[in-house]
Amino acid sequence: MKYIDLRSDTVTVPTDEMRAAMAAAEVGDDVYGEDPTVNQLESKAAALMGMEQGLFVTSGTMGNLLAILTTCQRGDEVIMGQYGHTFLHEVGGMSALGGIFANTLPNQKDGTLDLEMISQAVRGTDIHEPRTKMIIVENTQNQCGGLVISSGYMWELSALAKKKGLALHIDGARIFNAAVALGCPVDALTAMADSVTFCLSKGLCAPVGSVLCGSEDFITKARRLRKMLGGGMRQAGVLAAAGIVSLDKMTKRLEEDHARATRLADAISKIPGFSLSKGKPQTNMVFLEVAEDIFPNFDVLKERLEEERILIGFSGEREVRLVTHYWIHDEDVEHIIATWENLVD
Ligand code: TLP
Repeated sequence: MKYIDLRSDTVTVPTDEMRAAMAAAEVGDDVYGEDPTVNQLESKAAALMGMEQGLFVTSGTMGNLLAILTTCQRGDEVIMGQYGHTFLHEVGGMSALGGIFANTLPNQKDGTLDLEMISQAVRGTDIHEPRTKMIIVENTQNQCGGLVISSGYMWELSALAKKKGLALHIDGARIFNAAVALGCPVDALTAMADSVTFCLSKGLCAPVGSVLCGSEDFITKARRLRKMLGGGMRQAGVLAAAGIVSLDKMTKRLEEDHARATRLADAISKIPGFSLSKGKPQTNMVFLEVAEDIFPNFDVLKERLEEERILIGFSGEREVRLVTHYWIHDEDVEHIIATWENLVD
């Protein structure tokens, strides 16, 4: 039975074109730097991000962890949003594996961090304090609603980072969604930073992988740490081949996912008991608050939808997250809306 899976865009499976490219991929040993398909993916990614080099990594989590471990020493501190994925959902890897400390600041309603607050949070030379080394910003900002962070803000943030002597890393898991929503080339959102991780395996449909990009020196160090973490993959060209299709083709169609998220948001928020908890969608995510008087038992909502082959995600005590992606079509969207309208009778 085919499910309409709105839990995340991580559930996307590769397209037929990707499977064909994977089967035909020319491969070699990537730990020796000899996989031509991985090399091609890495240079393509770096050029798109406006950076010198790329590094194919297993996941977004590994890309972010490597960026932190490459930049910081034990006892150093990284400033990030309290709703940042690196803080919330990366298993505390930076502390567990790097002995690195997170200083979280509140994300504002628009997903950004207040520049004045960052400025004040940066430590001085007091012997009692850890050294602040890095700022991480997420674009799109997942937990704030899949919100886009503008190029203007990014330039201001990078100027602040430079002034304070800090590295700036972007968790750009869905940076192409941000670029499409803002109608700008992706490097308008990334070129000012020191590093960026973006994911191939979310809305871009590849089965596995992310790319970490940065300067030549940064990537040389990160490559060594990737090996240390067991992420030195051998004939990884079979995976990178799908990633190349992601960059060439899948980045060009994300607007469709955004339009479907807007259609879902408009229709479902008109149904009594459901309101848009994070505002109108800017990209491919819809967050809905579920009123307690309509659905006192939250699990019933999930079960009723599942009976109609619809899977939804949960992001808070009474909050639902719906994520659109390549495998959610217009007829699925209409089926979801009709089912949802029948839930409340
Ligand atoms: N996010 C997943 C879950 O982990 C929550 C999702 O379903 O949204 N950065 C951001 C902004 C992310 O949203 C994610 C995944 C990651 C990093 C981690 O990527 P992976 O899963 O490849 O390690």
